[in-house]
Amino acid sequence: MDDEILQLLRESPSAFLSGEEISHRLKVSRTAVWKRINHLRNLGYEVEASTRSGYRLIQSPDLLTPLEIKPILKTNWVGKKIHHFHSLDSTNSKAYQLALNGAEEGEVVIAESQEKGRGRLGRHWFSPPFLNLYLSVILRPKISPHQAPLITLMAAVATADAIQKFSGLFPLIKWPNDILLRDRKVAGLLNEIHSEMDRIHFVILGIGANLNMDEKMFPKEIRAAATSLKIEMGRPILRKVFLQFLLLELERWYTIFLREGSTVLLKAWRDRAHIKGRRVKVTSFGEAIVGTAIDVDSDGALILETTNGKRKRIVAGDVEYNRKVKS
Ligand code: BTX
Repeated sequence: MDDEILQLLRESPSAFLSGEEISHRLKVSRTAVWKRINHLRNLGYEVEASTRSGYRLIQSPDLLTPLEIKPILKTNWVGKKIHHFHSLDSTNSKAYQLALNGAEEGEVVIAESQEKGRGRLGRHWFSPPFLNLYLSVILRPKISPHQAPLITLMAAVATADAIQKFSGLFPLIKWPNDILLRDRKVAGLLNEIHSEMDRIHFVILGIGANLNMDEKMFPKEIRAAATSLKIEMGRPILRKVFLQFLLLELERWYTIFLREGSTVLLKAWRDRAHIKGRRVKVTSFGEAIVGTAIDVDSDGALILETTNGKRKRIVAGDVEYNRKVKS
């Protein structure tokens, strides 16, 4: 019923709507309407009430609830079902459980904060409440498991495009999963896959984007390497509007990838990664390899030329940039 009351109040943004009118249209008692209005207020909605005129919606909270997101969502299927939580250990863990229990492609898990937000390789993702975006999307791509890294590249391109369309800024991608503005991490991706040898059951696409964090809010140890859209744009960010851009770009790029394969996607990725010719140090499965980045291959793996001239194909790891030797 919250949905329906909000929709009625939003239909007449400046005028009052009487309790009688609402109870008539929703076929519930006036006491029930009053109780739901109080519930909405507890959720952060500012609703003006006048005994003579009824109710008027003054302001909605910047919450990432389905109530707030659904009316502005422009996707066809991503985010049609949103599971929203005030706090979770990790949206990826929750989405993984939901997917094991049969959740459908495109279902989204969002948390206002994470107690144990996860990065790659057991690392931590700083996830304080009500400031940023922590979400996971369930995908069930009919591709072979060896192509799964391409889903990470797809999500990186989609996130970078969403940031660009929202802010006008041009984010770069650092292989495989960092989105950077001014060389600082504004968003990170953690993709987890559940598969057999030759079939993917599902992929959990986890995205953390720093939106309203001020510099001093970051823990000291990551402050110099992290940023937020608020810092870069110089104004507070309406999180639900950014989410609208992000889900739309994810749907768009995932569709392009499934329909056209990796060619268009890899071109977009290369335009943002500027990796060709860079001197890099890659740490992969405990081994540090120094070399020159040649490209990413059609499965999304990084191709490196080591100092002795040998080519190495790297499917997972962390990249540090050294001196750029050619562009
Ligand atoms: P990563 O392993 O590439 O990056 C983690 C590293 O980034 C940390 O070790 C720390 O140095 C730094 N870091 C931690 N928090 C932040 C932050 N908020 N901003 C910038 N730098 C930070 C990146 O892993 C993948 C992150 C995915 C997070 C999403 S949130 C929704 C979903 N659920 C979940 O548990 N994880 C994903």
